[in-house]
Amino acid sequence: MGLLLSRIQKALQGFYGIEARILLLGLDAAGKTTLVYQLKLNEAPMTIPTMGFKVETIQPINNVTFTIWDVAGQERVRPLWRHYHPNTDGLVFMVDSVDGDRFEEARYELEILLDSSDLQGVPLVLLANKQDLPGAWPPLEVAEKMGLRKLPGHRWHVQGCSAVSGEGIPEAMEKLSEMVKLHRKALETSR
Ligand SMILES: Nc1nc2c(ncn2[C@@H]2O[C@H](COP(=O)(O)OP(=O)(O)OP(=O)(O)O)[C@@H](O)[C@H]2O)c(=O)[nH]1
Ligand SMILES: [Mg+2]
Repeated sequence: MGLLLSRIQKALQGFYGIEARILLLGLDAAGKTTLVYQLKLNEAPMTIPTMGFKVETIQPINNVTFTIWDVAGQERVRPLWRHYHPNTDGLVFMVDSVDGDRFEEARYELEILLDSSDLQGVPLVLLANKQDLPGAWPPLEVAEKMGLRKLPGHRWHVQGCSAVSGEGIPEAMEKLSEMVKLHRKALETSR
């Protein structure tokens, strides 16, 4: 019976697609809310620092509907991030690629996330944002600064982007949908 149910579930997923809960985190002013606007509206209006969180569902990409949790990144509220960890299908961690002085701080926060038991095995897309600005560190170097060369237990991908112009965002979302599907499949086969 369990096998039959899981087959039906799979067939329905093929037809309707899957829904994925995405946790979007990063230091304050990394560009998270700007990204959500870019995904939702194809534009980047002025933002103010997020208080608490904001949830948006965006159009399906490759049969995956993303519900994105955009959580405030200010230092005093970062201890609250852990309340958003459970049931995450994909983690998007955004870094301001110009703000090299805060790479260390960003790496510290990312390491806490990757060590969280609730996020074990969850795929990660690292967004090296603000590539439109002069002085932006190249994406691979940002990944290295974040300590991502070796990352046992997580699929990861780094993408350079600009949340303001939208450059690099479709590629990041495609990769995310691919990794979320693989993660779901791995969870199903391990059951
Ligand atoms: N030039 C440039 N500016 C950006 C980019 N993304 C975001 N910004 C700017 O960076 C500032 C902060 O962006 P937000 O999207 O509010 O940052 P956030 O990560 O949501 O910040 P918190 O809500 O405080 O956690 C805003 O002035 C944005 O216009 C980008 O790709 N390029
Ligand atoms: Mg915000």
